[in-house]
Amino acid sequence: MAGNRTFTMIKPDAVKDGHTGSILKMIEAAGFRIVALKLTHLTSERAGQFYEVHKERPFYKDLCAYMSSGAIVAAILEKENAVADFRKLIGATNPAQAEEGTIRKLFAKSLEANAVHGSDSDENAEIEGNFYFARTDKY
Ligand code: DGI
Repeated sequence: MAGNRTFTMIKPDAVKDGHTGSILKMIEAAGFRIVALKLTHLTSERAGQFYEVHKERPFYKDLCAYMSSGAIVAAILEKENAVADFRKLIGATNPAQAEEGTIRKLFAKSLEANAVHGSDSDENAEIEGNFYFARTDKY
C-alpha cells in the first residue's frame, strides 16, 4: 500500500512552541490515519543522512543544525493519494507563499523553520518512513 502512505516530521520550532497537538489534529481532520508516531531527536549526522539529497545546496549545513536543534515528531500517515494530499495540506515550502489554512501558513516561522516536512514522492515516503520506524512499529 506504498501509494497510500506518506511520511511527516513536525520540526523543532513547532514542537518547542507546543503546536504538536494542533498539527496532529489538523492531519487527522483532513482524513489521514496515523500509522506510526514517535517523539525523537536527530543528531546533526542523522539529519545529514535524512537530507542527503540536499548536500550540495548552500543551506544544507544550516538545515542539519536546525533539524537537530530540538525534539521532532515523526509519523507515517495513511490516506488515498497520501503524498499529494499531504503536500496540499502543508502548503508551499516557503510559508510566505503558503495558502491560507495550510499547516505552514498557520505554524511556520521562516523558510527553514517551516513547521512540517512532507514526502515528495511515494518512493521517498517509503524510504523516509523506514528511516525512523521498523516494520513492527507500523500499524
Ligand atoms: O519538500 P520541502 O520540505 O517542501 O522542501 P525541500 O525538500 O526543497 O527543502 C527541504 C527543507 O530545506 C525545507 O523544508 C526548508 C529548507 N530549505 C529549502 N530551501 C531553503 C531552505 N532553507 C534555507 N535556509 N534556505 C533555502 O533556500
